[in-house]
Amino acid sequence: MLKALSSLLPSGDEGPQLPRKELLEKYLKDSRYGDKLKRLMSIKVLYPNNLMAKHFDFGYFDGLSDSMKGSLLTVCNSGIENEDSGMGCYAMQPEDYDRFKPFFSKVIADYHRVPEGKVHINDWSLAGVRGIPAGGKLDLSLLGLPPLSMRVRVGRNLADFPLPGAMTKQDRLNMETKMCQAFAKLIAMSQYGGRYHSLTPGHKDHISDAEYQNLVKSHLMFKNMADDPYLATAGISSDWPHGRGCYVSADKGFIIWVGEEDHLRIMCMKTGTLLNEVFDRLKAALDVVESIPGLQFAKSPTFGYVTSCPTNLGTGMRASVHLKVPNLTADGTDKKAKAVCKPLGLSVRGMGGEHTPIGADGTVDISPSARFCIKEAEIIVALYKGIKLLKEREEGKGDNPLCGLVNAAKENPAAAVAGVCVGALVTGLVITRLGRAKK
Ligand code: ADP
Ligand code: CIR
Repeated sequence: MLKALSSLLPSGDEGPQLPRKELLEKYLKDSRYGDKLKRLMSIKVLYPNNLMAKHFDFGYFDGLSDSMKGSLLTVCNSGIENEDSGMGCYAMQPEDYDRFKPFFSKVIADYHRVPEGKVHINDWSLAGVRGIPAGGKLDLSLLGLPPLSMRVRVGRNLADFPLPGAMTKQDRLNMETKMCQAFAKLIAMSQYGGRYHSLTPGHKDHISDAEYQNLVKSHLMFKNMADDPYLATAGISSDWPHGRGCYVSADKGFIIWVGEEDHLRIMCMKTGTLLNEVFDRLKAALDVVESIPGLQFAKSPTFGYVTSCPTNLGTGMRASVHLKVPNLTADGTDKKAKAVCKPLGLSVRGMGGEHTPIGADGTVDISPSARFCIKEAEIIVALYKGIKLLKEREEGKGDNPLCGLVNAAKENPAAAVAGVCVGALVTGLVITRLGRAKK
């Protein structure tokens, strides 16, 4: 086996790190772990983008107790069963990020492109964030845009339950009951009052399938997770639809999902031009939810807010708008929009969220990709700046380096002047060297 895998490895130092032969043989023969580890080994070689497999270290695994070994393989199961995973693992317990730190810190550093060991800091204060317009208003109308559908969500998990991948059916029902007690408090408040919609058969707030489909169509409720192979193999969609539902305020602008990839996805949505409205409302709502007795969100001293998927760790925040980009989507796909958005640090999704098609009129869901080791305030400003740049690209402007310089000058004149000086210096050096080389 080792020989066969080794022959597939690229030459040089760049290939995946394979375990020592004795270690590999020991584990591949072990009936408790052999099958999973065999698959993992071949993924390591054949799917270099699967970060779980890339950073799975047999030496580290060998040093764990039997029960920790089993737990780590459960964490890795989604990426072992879905070799095309980009991440490939989900935490099962709020403590997993800290108890499997040697594994998770590598995966997290690689995905979020931050140095290993960097500590996450949460901060919603917009004051002093780079690139924020004077007055602090993130007003899309100043960019020449009409009212857009704006949404900011955070993933949150309750500290006293296992994460969704490890919950029993009873855990899911207990968590929903606990949240319904919290919702009673929100219902009594004028800013947040509304109702809960449950998918749990027999629940007093149970809704029909048609009502559920309407909520999904209105972007208020999540899709059937059982259809997602990554969530299914992580155990996250188990027991569907028990313990699942959503709380929606009377004005439909404040929503809490219960029982999706995280225990809670808490969000504010509105069609408008002022991004501050959804951002500020969400912060105020989170303070209220977090102050309800008995609700304690899982948080790590190193990693910030704990989420099932390491991609959401830290802030758990995704801030998005639905933006029409007909030129960038003229071929009916999001291919060009994605290529343009990637270097801008933006993700492109479809009109029904992740893995759904774009709108027929070229509307896409745009959000900053970063969630970890970035402040919440920086994410919402990154959305504003990203929309501005994307609009320029859509209009055929701003795709040459000079435009970048002009934008930088508007934002930070001193830095732009420094940039021009460094550029001139480098150009001068190159010309001098070329001149010397000719002689
Ligand atoms: P998440 O944002 O929680 O990671 P998805 O990408 O699956 O999950 O999106 C969930 C739902 O939220 C989908 O119905 C999606 O269309 C909707 N949504 C996301 N952003 C917006 C937005 N700016 N306006 C309206 N709906 C949105
Ligand atoms: C994967 O590893 O590809 C899936 N578990 C999904 C990862 C998280 N989602 C994402 O990047 N948007």
